[in-house]
Amino acid sequence: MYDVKKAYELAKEYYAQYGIDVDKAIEIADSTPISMHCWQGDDVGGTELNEDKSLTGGIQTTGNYPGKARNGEELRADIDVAMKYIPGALRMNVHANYQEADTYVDRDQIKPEHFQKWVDWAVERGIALDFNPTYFAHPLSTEKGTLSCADEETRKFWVRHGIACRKIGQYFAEKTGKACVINHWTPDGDKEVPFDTLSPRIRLKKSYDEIFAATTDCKDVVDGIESKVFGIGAESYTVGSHEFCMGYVMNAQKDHIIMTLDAGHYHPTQTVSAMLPGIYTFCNNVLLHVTRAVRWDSDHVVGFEDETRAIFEELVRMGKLQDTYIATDFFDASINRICAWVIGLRNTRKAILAALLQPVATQQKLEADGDVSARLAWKEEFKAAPFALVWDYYCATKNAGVGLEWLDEVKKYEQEVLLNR
Ligand code: RNT
Ligand code: ZN
Repeated sequence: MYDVKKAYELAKEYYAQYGIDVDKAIEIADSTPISMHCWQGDDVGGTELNEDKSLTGGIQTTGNYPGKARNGEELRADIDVAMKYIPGALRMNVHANYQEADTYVDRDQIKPEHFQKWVDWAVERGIALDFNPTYFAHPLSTEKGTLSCADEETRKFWVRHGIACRKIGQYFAEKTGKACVINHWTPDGDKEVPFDTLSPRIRLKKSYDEIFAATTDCKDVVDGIESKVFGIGAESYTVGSHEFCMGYVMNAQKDHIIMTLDAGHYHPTQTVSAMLPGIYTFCNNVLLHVTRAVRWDSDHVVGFEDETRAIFEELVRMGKLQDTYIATDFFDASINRICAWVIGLRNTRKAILAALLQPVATQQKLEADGDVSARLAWKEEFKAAPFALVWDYYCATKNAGVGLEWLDEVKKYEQEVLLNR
């Protein structure tokens, strides 16, 4: 191992030339919470005691890498391993299909007690919990839709599910002492453009209205409304489109109802980084689903790449990093699932730290002075800044493994535990 501390001191000097305080950047990056999604550990399968574990709703986990967690205990054990190598503040993001009841409890009947194991686990570790209704992978989630379904019984079933989830979210907040962020995503859509594209949207609005009206007394719960451009099998029409969800949030005018922006949910040339300032003109908070789309909403492991970096650069420049709820959302079954978590979450943290090392004050001044040539020169110069040396030092101070040190440890766990499942 090279002299991490010495290298860091040099990097610090490099950044100081441009007026950047590296230690302050590390402190902010470290304390910015990332909500780690539980569903990477078992391919979104969930822990419900039902027969059919197939994933529906137009999302897919591809690959068959051995060692998938088979129950809540294994999943949490894997999460504990992954968390060792992810520096900085973390929250845990649980989906409603990760209930742990003695028998199968249907989605509209779930209660806080069915998630007690997650609560105990989180409280023991001082970690906050987030939650997600699961409007997919269920016999009543079909091409006819869920919250937008024309069949009133089906629609009501899913409204009850949404209500149950908000109550569980409140329980999580009570027990952990930190507000719970809930994300509502429905897969409703159509393979072809339907003749009537409006009525399902009016029904979806009605359903969200009913969920919120029935739970006005729920405290410390934030609700993200997630849009999407298309899903597998619903290529031509999505009820919860961007316009619909944005309209819903803006029209609701409730602090707890916010937009969720998933980096994989737009046309390939539309980017979340470019959307954020427009949205922050009107909204106080945003929920991010950090993911990587390869050609489609493929939910690849988050990379330390241009768009991920641009999202956090934009948030830092706007002064909105602290107002943004950051959650990861990817599922890769083609590699060791713990590696997927560690790589994706480390990259998310990296992108946050790198964004905090921008010469914000200088760029703002150059722009105000109209010196657009210097603005470009500075931007380009910084792309080669010695970021890795700062990152390594930060990981060393957090005992999260410098460079690829974590990889051997996860491989050891694969040999000793995962391959014996
Ligand atoms: C699907 C959405 C949604 C899901 C999770 C599992 O396209 O991104 O957020 O990935 O609910
Ligand atoms: Zn998402």
